[in-house]
Amino acid sequence: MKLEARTDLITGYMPKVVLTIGGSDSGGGAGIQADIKTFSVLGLHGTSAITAITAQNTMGVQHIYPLPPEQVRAQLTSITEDFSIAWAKTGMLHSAQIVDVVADHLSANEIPLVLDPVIEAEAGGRLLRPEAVSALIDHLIPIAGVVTPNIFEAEALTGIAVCDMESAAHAARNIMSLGAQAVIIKGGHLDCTDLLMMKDRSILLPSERIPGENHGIGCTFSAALTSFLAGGCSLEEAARRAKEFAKSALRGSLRLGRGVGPVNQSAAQRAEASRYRVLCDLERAMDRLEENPDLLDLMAEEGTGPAMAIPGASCLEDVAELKGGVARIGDKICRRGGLRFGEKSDKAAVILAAMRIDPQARAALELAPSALSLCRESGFLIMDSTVGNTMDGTADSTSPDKMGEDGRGRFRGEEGSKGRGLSREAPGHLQAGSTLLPIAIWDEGIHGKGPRLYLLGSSASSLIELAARMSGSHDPAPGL
Ligand code: PXL
Repeated sequence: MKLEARTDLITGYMPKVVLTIGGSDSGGGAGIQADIKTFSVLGLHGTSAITAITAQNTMGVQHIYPLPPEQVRAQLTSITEDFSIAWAKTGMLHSAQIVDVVADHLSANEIPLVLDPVIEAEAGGRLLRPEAVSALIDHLIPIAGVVTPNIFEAEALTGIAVCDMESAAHAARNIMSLGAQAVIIKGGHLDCTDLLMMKDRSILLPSERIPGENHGIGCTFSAALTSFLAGGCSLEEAARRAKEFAKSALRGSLRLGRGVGPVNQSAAQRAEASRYRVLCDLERAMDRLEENPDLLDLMAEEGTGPAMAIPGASCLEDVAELKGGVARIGDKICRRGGLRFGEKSDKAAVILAAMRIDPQARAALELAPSALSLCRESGFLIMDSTVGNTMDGTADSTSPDKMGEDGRGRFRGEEGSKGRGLSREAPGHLQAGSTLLPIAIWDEGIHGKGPRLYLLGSSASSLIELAARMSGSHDPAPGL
């Protein structure tokens, strides 16, 4: 065997193996597909035994093709003959025969189980036959480590209508009495508080509501719970972490398809990875600035440096810059501090405001106000932040008091951005998906601060390149 083929020998990475038993969602939002994505993002190796193939999209379930129970058994046998399964989860089981095959196999192999008692798809469509509910109660609940119903599933299992925490506790006690080790009644259809009931105590897990419809949140929660349990967490810890994970997938939901879009399991991981890429780009930009100290002449004042946000940034924590900026010492540029996310700076606020108009406007550099004419010579679009106007560079609008209609403007004073706001509306000629970058933002200044000039671009390093070209020659810089 070639050594490099076994990455685990080099990196020490040896994931736990988990198993999902459920239906395929052809639209990729729920079911097996949601489970495997969740396992993968959380660092586990996911295996699957498919019980039924649904023809489904974001608008609903159009058709269900159940697999023969012996085919489900064959998949389970293949998997457990080869792998050691740390935890399994069940979702859509379709029929009483499949429930029985699954219960036999899991108990014979002593595999701990997260039972997500899927009965109906949110968009409508029966995923468990009515007569199979009693098979679930009689054969699967007694071997479950934890059962995760929503309020409708809890009612279908117990006959208790769940409408508040008291009735949720009543239903949970009832499910425990059927033999489950623990129950989580999910409160997404109430006030988003989950109830975790264990043998010795119960815990409430409250949460804020994340607005919007979604597809796949239940599967994602139970798959995350399975993953954290497989990773060795206590049930309480696993439940808390699974809830946080499901919330991040919900926040990152994708507007795909014509119906209810899928949740996005990799949203948080992608955001985390882009933090690294932003820091690398800022590092490149700072290196370039240090090689070229004359660029400081173009920039606002000593103490500034570029700032850059991750894609989809929504708060200051998503924007990085050099803490304390830069200083010129002799003929050298020195960094005053390290690169940090979450600095409270005007540059970060300008980026967040600009990204609402053009999501690609992720980087800003503050220039000296006197560089406005150079921006104009370079042919950049120039926007007045107080009124959201664009200035085409040919009009006589060089002086701040000639910019905008009334100098006060419709767009000033957005909460949270220290009075610095850009228009939420894109200028008329900015089409969805197109970009105006690079663009200069003129801010006439508030609270006695003088005027400010920001150059916005898609990355910090491209802005430094642009500034280098602007200061190197007064020829129009080609657009980046
Ligand atoms: O979310 C429950 C669920 C589970 N499995 C499959 C599904 C759904 C919901 O649509 O389609 C296959």
